[in-house]
Amino acid sequence: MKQMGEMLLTRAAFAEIVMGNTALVRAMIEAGTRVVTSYPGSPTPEIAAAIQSIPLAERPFYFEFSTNEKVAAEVAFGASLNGHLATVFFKSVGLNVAADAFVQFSLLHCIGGLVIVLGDDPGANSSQNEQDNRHYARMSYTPILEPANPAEVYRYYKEAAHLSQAMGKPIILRLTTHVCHAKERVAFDGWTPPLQRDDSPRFDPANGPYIPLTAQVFPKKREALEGLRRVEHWIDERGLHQVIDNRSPRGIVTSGMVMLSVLDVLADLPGKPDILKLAMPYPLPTRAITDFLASHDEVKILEELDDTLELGIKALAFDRGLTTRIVGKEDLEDWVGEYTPDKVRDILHRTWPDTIPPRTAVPASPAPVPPRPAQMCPGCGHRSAFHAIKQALPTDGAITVADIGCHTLGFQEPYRMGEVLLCMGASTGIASGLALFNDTRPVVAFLGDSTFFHAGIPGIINALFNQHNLTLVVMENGTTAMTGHQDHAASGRNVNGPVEAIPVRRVLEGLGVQHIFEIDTYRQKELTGLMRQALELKTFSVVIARHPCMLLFTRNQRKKSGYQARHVQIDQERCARIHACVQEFACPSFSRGADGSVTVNRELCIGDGSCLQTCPAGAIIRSGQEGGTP
Ligand SMILES: Cc1ncc(C[n+]2csc(CCOP(=O)(O)OP(=O)(O)O)c2C)c(N)n1
Repeated sequence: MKQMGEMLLTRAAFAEIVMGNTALVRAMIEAGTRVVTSYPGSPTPEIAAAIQSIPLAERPFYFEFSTNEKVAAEVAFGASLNGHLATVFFKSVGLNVAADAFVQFSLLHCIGGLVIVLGDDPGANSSQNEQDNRHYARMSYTPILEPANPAEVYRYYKEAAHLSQAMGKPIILRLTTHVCHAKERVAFDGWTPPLQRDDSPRFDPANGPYIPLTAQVFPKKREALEGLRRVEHWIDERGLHQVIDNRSPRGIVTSGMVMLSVLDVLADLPGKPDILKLAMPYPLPTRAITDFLASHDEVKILEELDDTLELGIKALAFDRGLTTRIVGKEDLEDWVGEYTPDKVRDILHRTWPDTIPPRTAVPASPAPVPPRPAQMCPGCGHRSAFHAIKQALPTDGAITVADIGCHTLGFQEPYRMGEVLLCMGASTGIASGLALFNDTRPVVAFLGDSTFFHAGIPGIINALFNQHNLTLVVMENGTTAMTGHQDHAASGRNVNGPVEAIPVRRVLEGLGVQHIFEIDTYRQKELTGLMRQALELKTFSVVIARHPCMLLFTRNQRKKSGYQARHVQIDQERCARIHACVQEFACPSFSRGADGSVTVNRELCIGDGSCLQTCPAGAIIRSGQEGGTP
């Protein structure tokens, strides 16, 4: 099998088993996309990985990770104003960050075309909520295409690009977690790289106006609304909707991935209802829906998350005087979680018990897998930081605020660091609020370094400007660890190669932060001391708690020739069964036996030695050579 990068640039038509995220990149190439931007977030990072598998010199488009989703969206928009087909991709909640820019796009003429790829996350597999971004489509008058599988991701992106270029309007391609990650065999068209490219900047204010101020707001809004009508006709012509006719008086309307669950549930049933699968949930394709409603007695709407199709379809039926019985969400649970085949079966059984049988009871698994909470990796500098910082805080009374990133996991036992969490960059602001009228309980906020650049800086400026009394701990590990180690502004690299780093400390100094402490988190005693000093100041202070991400570091070490695995071990004679390593430091490499003895799991331990200082009896020792610490 070809390497991914080579496969993506194949000129002849071919078929291959690929993820939805990979199929998307081939579609970008075939469509002639010139600029792609992103900020990392599940379920989309594999899109970037597929792009990065193409050597920079051969990449048919420019790609960057921007500092956050809003900037990424703005860069893509700017490129489209110059005539380049542009695409921005990010995760569900990324649209909240991008929203201030995004909601204006449909009012303006994006001459090159602009596709916004969203990775929505029903089931909140890797997000703090399961927000349904179809609401944003409606709010911003932006058409939305919703593929169900990798083959449709490929096809719909090309359709979206084409439509966006033809109309000069943005189009959303809404993926969901399992559409991004599903794999199937996709038949790709051929691709011929253009012999010559005209990349000359085509920005012309005459294509605007591009200043949507008062006098322009109404005409621009009318234009966006008229555009939606044109899209409705376009979608009917393109034949993207799918109707499965089982000659039933009952029908199901659905879209996206839910279609696969519906097919699964109905597979072996007699008397299947008909199905209308919508490619475009907004604007609603009125002709297709009206025809479907008119030809059925009863229609069930099956949509994951919110009831956007249901409301639109019921309103349409009312306006057209249709008497079809329309059944939408009937139970609170219908709003929650992914529409797996089991869930769809439950819902359909409730609606049509006469034809859809209930789930057959699955015999309980003899040995259910115990739940495994996510935890910080062995050697993680964040663990050392939490362990050390905890010693500096009053046992009860301190208020600690988390942010988004690997360090979020510090809220768990035994650290219990970061007891409030909202969204990226929010920790300093929340901590500022918690510091008001509060002379008794020290407030500590945590912030990752990628998040510092993403949305952290305004909260810091606010804390300075409004003189809030809190200590911010910047957990600097040099990378965007949680989403798969993407570089950020302080990494000294961007996705395309080495660049001058923008150190966190320099930014803080530039902002005028007076009290900055900085230390490697493995120096735990000193970190505890610095933290005490910072808290005693009773004003805004920052502790930069630095240590490279050890997962990344160890992975790179393992690639080197002559690499030797390193571990720590327990000197059983010295071990006083205090169990600080298990109970307080809690590295997952340690486990306690029934007899109270501690052992080290050599599969997990990376020999970094950050645990050595946590054993009061000095019973943790390195085995062999010096540990693998950077
Ligand atoms: C608005 C938004 N965009 C993207 C994400 C996905 N995401 C989760 S954690 C994280 C970054 C964490 O990086 P950093 O702040 O450096 O902390 P680390 O994981 O390295 O400790 C991102 C981008 C998100 N949750 N919200």
